[in-house]
Amino acid sequence: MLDTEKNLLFLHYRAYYFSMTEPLPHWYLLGAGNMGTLAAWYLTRAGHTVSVVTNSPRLPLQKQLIFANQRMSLTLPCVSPAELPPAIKHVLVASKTPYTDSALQRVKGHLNNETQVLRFQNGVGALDGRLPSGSVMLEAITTSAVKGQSPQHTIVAENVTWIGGTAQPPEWFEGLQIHWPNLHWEADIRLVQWRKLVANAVINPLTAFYDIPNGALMNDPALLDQARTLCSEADALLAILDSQWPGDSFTAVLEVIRDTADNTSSMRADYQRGATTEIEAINGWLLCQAKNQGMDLPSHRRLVEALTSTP
Ligand code: KPL
Repeated sequence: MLDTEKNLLFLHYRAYYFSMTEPLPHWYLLGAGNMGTLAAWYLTRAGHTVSVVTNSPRLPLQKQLIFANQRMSLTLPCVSPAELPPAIKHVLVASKTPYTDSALQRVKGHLNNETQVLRFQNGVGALDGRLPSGSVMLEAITTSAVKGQSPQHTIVAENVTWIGGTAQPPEWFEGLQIHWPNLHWEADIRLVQWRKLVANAVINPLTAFYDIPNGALMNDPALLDQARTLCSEADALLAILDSQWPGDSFTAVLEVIRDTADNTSSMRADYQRGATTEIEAINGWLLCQAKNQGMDLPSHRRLVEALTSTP
């Protein structure tokens, strides 16, 4: 038997043992868009249960997930805030960042210091100061790409996903790893989060502003130059915030562009349909940190101005 097969068997055994001793989590999902639905898919494959918290109770959501070679169905029950139990143990926040506050309103009063909150959003800091003290905050960062409009979600690329934020993974993590491709635990999630943040701060606003798929950034030297400048401004700031920051974001961003070449970035999709974009939680976060350091990031500032000014 190969080592990888042995490892998988061991993980299956551990997951089975754990499910016999501890019930698997029931997740209350805020935001059943592309990423929320993909996460719900993997969680339910691993035996967890998921329900969507909606303001108006309705029939279960019937989702379609289109993977490279198969189409899968997923039924997600809905609950209204009034139907929630007094204390919720597991919340998955996958709403778009501009709607985080209204999403949290739905579970207000049901979170406590035993709640595990898994944040699966672009950008940084959308939950800062918004959770009860003591609640456990886990971050999920992915470079997977999903497109479409609910209830149909096309999985464009299943890349790496990291979850982290506490020294040790929760008990359910190993079992989830069997069903979530390329899922890794990262105790110190911040550097991974910043890597993704820079990719989003470069790819998303440029593709939204120029209305192009991610891969088109590679074909135009002027756009590549803009991407390079955005990366070096971000690197200069992040190196001040953390001396461990490895820099060289441009190389990492080029890799994400290649991995998601055919994708429409989430910001381009939002911008095209006139929805509020996540730019405040992405480039806005960088600008805010820069301001605290007495720095300016002119290329990021100009993009934020261009994408937030009313035409
Ligand atoms: O995260 C993304 C997004 O579109 O929000 C990338 C990785 C850029 C893929 O499009």
